[in-house]
Amino acid sequence: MIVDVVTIFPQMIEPALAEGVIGRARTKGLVEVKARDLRDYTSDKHRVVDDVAFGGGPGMVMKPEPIFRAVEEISAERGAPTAVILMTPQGRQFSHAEALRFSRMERIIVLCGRYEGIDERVAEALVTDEISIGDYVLTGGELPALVVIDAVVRLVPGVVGDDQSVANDSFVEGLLDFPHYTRPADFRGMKVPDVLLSGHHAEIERWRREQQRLRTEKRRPDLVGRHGVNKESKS
Ligand code: JD8
Repeated sequence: MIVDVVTIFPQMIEPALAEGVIGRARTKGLVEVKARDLRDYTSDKHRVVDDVAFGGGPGMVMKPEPIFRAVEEISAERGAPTAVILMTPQGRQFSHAEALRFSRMERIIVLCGRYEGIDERVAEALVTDEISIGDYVLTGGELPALVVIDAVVRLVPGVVGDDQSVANDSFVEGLLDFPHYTRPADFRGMKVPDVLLSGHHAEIERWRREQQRLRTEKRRPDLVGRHGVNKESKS
């Protein structure tokens, strides 16, 4: 998979994706992520990417020309992308289902805005998916792009070593995770539940599933019944 990220702050993208599971996927060649400096696609001496808003009002708007040129040049170099994703508070909310859909694509382009936003003609003519990561206001699209890329790339086959751990993701199952413990069995008087020390694998599995149900009902009642895999079907 190839991910091209268009931004005025490429140094926010590159180092964040050089570490951990995603960094390893890149060195293994399973995915290529390239941060592209939007200013490289300007044509004026001062490499200007923003301008005042038609209609007035405070703040600047990102000009369409450099963004169109970036998407066109990247498409010519790589081949046409399956998705051009715009990070925006006006987008539909990102989800695991959406991550899975993007993870099956050969090439995607992710556009990161700054300022008050991007000239609407970009969304109209270039963008296939307008995505938000949640209902809070950030200063730009770079952190949302990192969130989306992390969630998408870990679903590319081979990136996460154990397929089982991807299949058990809480938002695949529709249940929150169970509590985890490691040694020591008694830490400052706080004990690990006996069942986990018992060696009874069937009982451990039953206990964990019950913890998942209790936690989901208490913390995320909105998830209950959304996947048809919780409550009854996995005992
Ligand atoms: C892209 C510019 C800042 C936002 C004026 C402050 C996503 N879940 C999310 N929250 N915020 C963003 C996001 C914010 C952005 C840009 C994404 C480009 N800004 C703007 C509107 C008000 N400034 C986001 N995905």
